[in-house]
Amino acid sequence: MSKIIINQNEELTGRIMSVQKNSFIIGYEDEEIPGKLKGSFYGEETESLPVVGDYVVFRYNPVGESMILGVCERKNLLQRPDQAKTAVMQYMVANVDYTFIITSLNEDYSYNRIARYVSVVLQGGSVPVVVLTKSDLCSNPGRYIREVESISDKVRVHAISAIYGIGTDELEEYMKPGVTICLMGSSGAGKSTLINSLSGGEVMKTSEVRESDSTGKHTTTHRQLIKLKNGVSVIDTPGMREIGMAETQEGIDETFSDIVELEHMCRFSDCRHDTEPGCAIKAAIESGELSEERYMLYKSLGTENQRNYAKKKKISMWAKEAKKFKDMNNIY
Ligand SMILES: Nc1nc2c(ncn2[C@@H]2O[C@H](COP(=O)(O)OP(=O)(O)OP(=O)(O)O)[C@@H](O)[C@H]2O)c(=O)[nH]1
Ligand SMILES: [Mg+2]
Repeated sequence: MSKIIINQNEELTGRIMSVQKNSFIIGYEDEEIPGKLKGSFYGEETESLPVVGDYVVFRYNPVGESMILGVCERKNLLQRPDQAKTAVMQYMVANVDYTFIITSLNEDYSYNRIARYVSVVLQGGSVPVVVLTKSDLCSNPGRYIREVESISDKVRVHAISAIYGIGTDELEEYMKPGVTICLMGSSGAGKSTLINSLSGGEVMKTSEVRESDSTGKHTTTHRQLIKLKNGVSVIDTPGMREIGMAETQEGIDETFSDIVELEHMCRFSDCRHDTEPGCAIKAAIESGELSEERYMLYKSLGTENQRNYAKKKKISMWAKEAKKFKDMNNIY
């Protein structure tokens, strides 16, 4: 393979392929260039630090780490609360066209968790595509496809078996040159196996799930962008133990936009959808237009979100008071 010629100190635009602590790998043409941040990044909001998928301007250094000078404007940014406990936002990936929400058709399957992912993805401005994996282990994938489709009309669903090559051709419609796809889901769901199948080779390590409860072993440990031969970029991510909901109200409303619309049709603007007359929600449930299960899901995600927001406010209040106390008593 012929190496491209880059001059020292030349300013170039590349794409972040992986981030580990303060070390970055920048993809430029077919090269993988180690990079570090320019000093002025420190002390900035975490939102402005480069994440996987970001386009960055860097100064090329052929003998050491190249200096990242700035992050180009993002098309979108997916984020999630770091820990349900602190509700601090963690920025995950940027410039993603489709997010594959990977769930295997075994004990890992959870209607509620898929709805959370869909809301987080819509909030981030990417298109959610639910990929139900390991269809070879399931006798009735159709049932699950219909259930996921019922979550929202914003979501697309495919059932596949990466190992037996079943249904993977359905994913071809997303495989256009220049497109970026991020894969998310629990450990052991089959994210890396699917990437290997899409790339036609072994680009990612995979490992077996624990037989007792079908959970994975956290084989993928950090986010990683892989450029496939067909010009598609895929981002593999480590399995998440949980997916919280803080600050995703817009995503929840978008996922359940039909319910939000119905709420606006109630006779009273402050209708609690309980005993009030002229309630559009109750009427839709009674007529079968809206399933009660889906309405309960919408309500539970919204309530949880408000609770997280309240918790976050409380934490920042404590932090402010602690700082005031320290300042007053000259404690450093
Ligand atoms: N039967 C079956 N097994 C599969 C399929 N896809 C993946 N697996 C198996 O599931 C296990 C876990 O797959 P991985 O691809 O490592 O899962 P992952 O989502 O990348 O997991 P983490 O990296 O830990 O987040 C492996 O043993 C795979 O062989 C499938 O379509 N059918
Ligand atoms: Mg993996």
